[in-house]
Amino acid sequence: FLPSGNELGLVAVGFSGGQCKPGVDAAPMALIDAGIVEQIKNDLKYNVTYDDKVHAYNELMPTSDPDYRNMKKPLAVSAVTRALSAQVYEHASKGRFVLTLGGDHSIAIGSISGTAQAIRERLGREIAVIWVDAHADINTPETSDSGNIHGMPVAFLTRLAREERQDVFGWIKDNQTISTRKLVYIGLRDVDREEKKILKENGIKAFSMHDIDRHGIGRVMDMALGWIGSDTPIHLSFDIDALDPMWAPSTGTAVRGGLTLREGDFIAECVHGTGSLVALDLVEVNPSLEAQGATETIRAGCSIVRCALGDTLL
Ligand code: Z70
Ligand code: MN
Ligand code: MN
Ligand code: MN
Repeated sequence: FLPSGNELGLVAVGFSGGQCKPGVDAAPMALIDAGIVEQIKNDLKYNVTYDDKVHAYNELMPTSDPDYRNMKKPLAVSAVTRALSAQVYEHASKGRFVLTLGGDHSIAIGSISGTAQAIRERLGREIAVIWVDAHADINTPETSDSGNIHGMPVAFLTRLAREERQDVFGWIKDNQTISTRKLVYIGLRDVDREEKKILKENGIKAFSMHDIDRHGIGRVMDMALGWIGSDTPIHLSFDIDALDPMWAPSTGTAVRGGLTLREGDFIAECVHGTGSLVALDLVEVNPSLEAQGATETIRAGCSIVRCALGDTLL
């Protein structure tokens, strides 16, 4: 089921409505200006299908978007992720590897639902998701303290949260969802109390920074990939805040005690090495925060992407 012929579809999503800080919408252009597309084409030899646009989805923005069930900007996030889902589906259904550059992490509702649907239809298989993040992003609207939807994408994708209203994620169909059994977290260190309960009650596999300290990243990756099993299509959703702020300071919710740059790259290299990676998100780079560290953060993001696409050290 490997995306054949090194075909890659790129979607650039300039969206920040899943959280409150402006600037994360500028990340795709910053990554592109740093040369990510040339690196993918020239160094890694992919055929890139890209519409040369950073999508802001302005035409989808509602004039009024009041809180609903404690969610902030529910109409905007729902509309954007619905449109993104169709874009990602379009690439993945043609056998392309799909790279989605965010944007805040709410966009994973779109990217993962699109991948899940395409892989089910093409291969009759359920995807696994590896979620690399300081945060679990599995709050339901009811458990969330912030109301920020970038803290909820995993809940909507797994159906732990659902909503009938078509304009508030009611558009998510069963064939676009993922199983909690095929979800693995790596890098967690800032998980809300209610989220810990959700992880425990649903038996979700999670490797925190403590686990990485105890076992080392090598064994953690063996365990993570062992849990998923071989020959399972994998969607890797990488939040740059999984990295320590020393390497990625320019992000909305920096949390100390994170992954080194090499540990982040190593995760991406190991997932590439399975031969089963079908899609990658890179999210939460915010060049306007800690601006003196923006170049470093962008470089770290480019490095993660290259490693996931098969850049080799030797
Ligand atoms: C918190 C919430 C979050 C990223 C913050 C934080 C979630 N659990 N995710 N920054 N990337 O608001 O739900
Ligand atoms: Mn996240
Ligand atoms: Mn995060
Ligand atoms: Mn809480």
